[in-house]
Amino acid sequence: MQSFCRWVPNDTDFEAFDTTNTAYSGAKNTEYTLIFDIDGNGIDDFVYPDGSEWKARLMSTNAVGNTVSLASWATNEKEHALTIDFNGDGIRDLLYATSDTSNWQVVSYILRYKLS
Ligand SMILES: [Ca+2]
Ligand SMILES: [Ca+2]
Repeated sequence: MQSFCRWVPNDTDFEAFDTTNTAYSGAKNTEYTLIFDIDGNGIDDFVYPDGSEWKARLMSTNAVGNTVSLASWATNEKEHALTIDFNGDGIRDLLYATSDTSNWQVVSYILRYKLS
């Protein structure tokens, strides 16, 4: 005879989301914002087009860090932006094209800000 194991909750006070917190104020272009860890600190960041620039709002544990400019290209084609670990360092990079037929461009935060 088979026996089964099942979990039986003994506490009914569980609430998945009982409060909300503001991650940061002043969000821009939320429909094109990409959420990924671009600086490699293990916490997802907000990457978004702002005017003619791509910017990143860097996050840390329960805190908002600096906003950095990543690139001044391709915000007119922001719907084509993707994330990929282009250079294989384990950290996702921003990938975008300036048009439907242009070359893909890549911005690696670590290469641009940590190694230069
Ligand atoms: Ca991060
Ligand atoms: Ca990378």
